[in-house]
Amino acid sequence: MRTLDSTTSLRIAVQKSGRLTDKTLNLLDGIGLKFDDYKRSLLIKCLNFDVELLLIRDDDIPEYVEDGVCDLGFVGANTVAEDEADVTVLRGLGYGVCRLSLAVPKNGNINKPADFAGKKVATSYPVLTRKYFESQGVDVDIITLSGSVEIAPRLEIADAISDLVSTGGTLKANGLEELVNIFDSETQLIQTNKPLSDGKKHLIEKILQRIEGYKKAAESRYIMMNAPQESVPKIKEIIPSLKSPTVMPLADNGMVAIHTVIPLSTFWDVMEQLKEAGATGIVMLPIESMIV
Ligand code: PRT
Ligand code: ZN
Repeated sequence: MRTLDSTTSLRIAVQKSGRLTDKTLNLLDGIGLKFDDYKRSLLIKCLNFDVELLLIRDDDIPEYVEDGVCDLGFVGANTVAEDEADVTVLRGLGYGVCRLSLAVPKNGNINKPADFAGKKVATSYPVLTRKYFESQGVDVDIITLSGSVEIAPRLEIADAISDLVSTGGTLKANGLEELVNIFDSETQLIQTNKPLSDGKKHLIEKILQRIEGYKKAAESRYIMMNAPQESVPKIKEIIPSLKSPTVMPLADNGMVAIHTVIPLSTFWDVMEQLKEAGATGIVMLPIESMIV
């Protein structure tokens, strides 16, 4: 067991190769952590922070963090919950979004949770699936498979499955339909509950703040437009701005340039309303990072 040692680097577990790898490495790059070519080793030193990455299978991440082998980990909420890991979830990260769902053969005789009674359900998530059926008071036979769960009904190994779904394409391709969503998941940043040095705590705080700024920036857009001076009060009403917009006079008499930041989700609504209010030349730009 590692001792509380301020000289060791903050160790972060990241999936070695899979759905979460690129997005996690992009996030780390986006918050300014720079690494040498990460493909060459399983333990990679950060070039500009006292941080190292351990690249492992996603299934191992909750346990490595629980045991304190790693201080932080980026992993799906589904994996953390299935492991029942004793870790602290610092925040959800909005990628790797999926759901654990019960799915059944189309046109079969299972149409509601009670219809599962006495049936065989194949899954790679026996803990979460069992918890769901217990909560429903339905007794099922859970068959644990490590992969290719979606073919279990066709092979007559099971009557139904409990598997991760994102687009639903895999279920459809296998003649299955989604019946009940039993767990919503996204990638989470988790922290060990083992004691940490003050240096590591400080670094984690910094990483969290940077993630906050990075996420905020990804969800926001910088917009610029020109408008007649008299439209400014109306435009101010339309823009759900983080702060007051910047309004600058233009050489053209009576015209101003307005710059502000808006949530990306409101962009199209806002743009249409701005046009109606007299704004022209509306330009939207992505933001790399924001201090929030
Ligand atoms: O090798 P290692 O063990 O590290 O990787 P892995 O093969 O176990 O995991 P990987 O890379 O496939 O997934 C890692 C994590 O990505 C999962 O634990 C989830 O948190 C998240 N995630 C998000 C998904 C999906 N979406 C997903 N769609 N994981 C798996 N799938 C599979 C699902 O199991 C099914 O086979 O994709 C298929 C369904 O996808 P749709 O789009 O057809 O519905
Ligand atoms: Zn895995």
